[in-house]
Amino acid sequence: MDIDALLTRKKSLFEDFLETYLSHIQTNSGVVDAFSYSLSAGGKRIRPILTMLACEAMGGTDSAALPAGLAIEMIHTFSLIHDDLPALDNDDLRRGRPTCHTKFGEATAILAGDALIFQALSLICSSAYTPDVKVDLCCALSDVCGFRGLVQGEYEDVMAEGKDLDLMQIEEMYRKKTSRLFELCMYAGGRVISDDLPRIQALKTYGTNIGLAFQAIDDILDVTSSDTTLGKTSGKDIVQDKATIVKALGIEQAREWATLSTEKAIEALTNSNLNRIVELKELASWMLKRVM
Ligand code: GRG
Repeated sequence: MDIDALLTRKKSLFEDFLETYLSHIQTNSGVVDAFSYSLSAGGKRIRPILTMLACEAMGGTDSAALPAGLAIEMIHTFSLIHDDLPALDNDDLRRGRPTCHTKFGEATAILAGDALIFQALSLICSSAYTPDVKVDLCCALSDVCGFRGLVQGEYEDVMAEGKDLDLMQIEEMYRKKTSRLFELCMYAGGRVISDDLPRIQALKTYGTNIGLAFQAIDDILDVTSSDTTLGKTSGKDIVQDKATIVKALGIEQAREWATLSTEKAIEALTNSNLNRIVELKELASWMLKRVM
C-alpha cells in the first residue's frame, strides 16, 4: 500500500472513531459545541495516525490504538485552541475555519481547551486498557504536556519573540512544544499493546526526531506557503519576529536540519525488530516533503 493510501485509510478510521465518540456525548453545553467544532475541523490527523502505526509496529491493531490516538488529538486540539487566543498567537484562522474563540468567544474557547485536557484523561481512564496501561499513559501524557513539554515549549516560544536564540535553544523549544507530543504518539501506540521497553524506546526516538523535523517544516511552510493551502495564517513568524529555525539558519539550511533529523528518526528503526518499518520510514519522508 502506498503511503497516501495508508494515510487516507487511517485518517478515515480516526474520523469514524471521533464521530462515534462525539455522538455519545449527551450534554447540552456550549463548551462541548466549541470543542466538537475544533476537533471536527479536520487537520492532517498525523498524531493519531502515528499512534496507530506505532501500535501496528508492535503487533497491535488500529482499534487498540484509537482511544490513545484520540486522547492525543484532543491534547493537540486544546493546544491549538489556546495558542490561537488573543493573549497568545491571536489568530482567526485554523484548519481552514474561524478559530474557536472567533466563533464562540474567548471565554468559551478557553474552557473548551481546558475541557479537552480532561476529556483526554477521561477517555484513557474509561477505555478498555489495563490498569497498568492507563496509569502509564496518563503519566506520560501529563509529563509531555507540563513544564517538561507543551506548556513550557509554548512559553519559551512566546518569550522568544524578538530575540535571537541559538540552535540549541531552538531545538530545546521545538522538543517541548512539538516533538514530545510526537514521541508520546509512538510511546502510547506501543504501550497499549506491549511493555517491551527497548522496542518502545526505538519508537520514541523515531517520534522525537520526526517531531523536530515536523516543526522545522512547519516554520518553512509559514514562510513559503499560503493561508489557503495551510488552512491557517501564513507569514506570521516574520511579523511577530518569532525565534524559528528559519530565522536562525535560513530556509535551505533549515530544510537540511529537518532532513538530518528525519535520518536520525529512520536510523532509530534499524535493527529494532518492529513491524511496519517500511511505512514508518515512508511516513517520515512524506512529512519532510509535505506542503500543508
Ligand atoms: C497553548 C499550552 C499551549 C500549547 C501550544 C506551540 C503550541 C503549543 C501551539 C502553537 C501552534 C504550533 C506551532 C504548534 C506546534 C506544533 C504544530 C506544528 C502544530 C500544527 O500541527 P499540524 O500541522 O496541525 O499537525 P493539524 O491542523 O493538521 O492538526
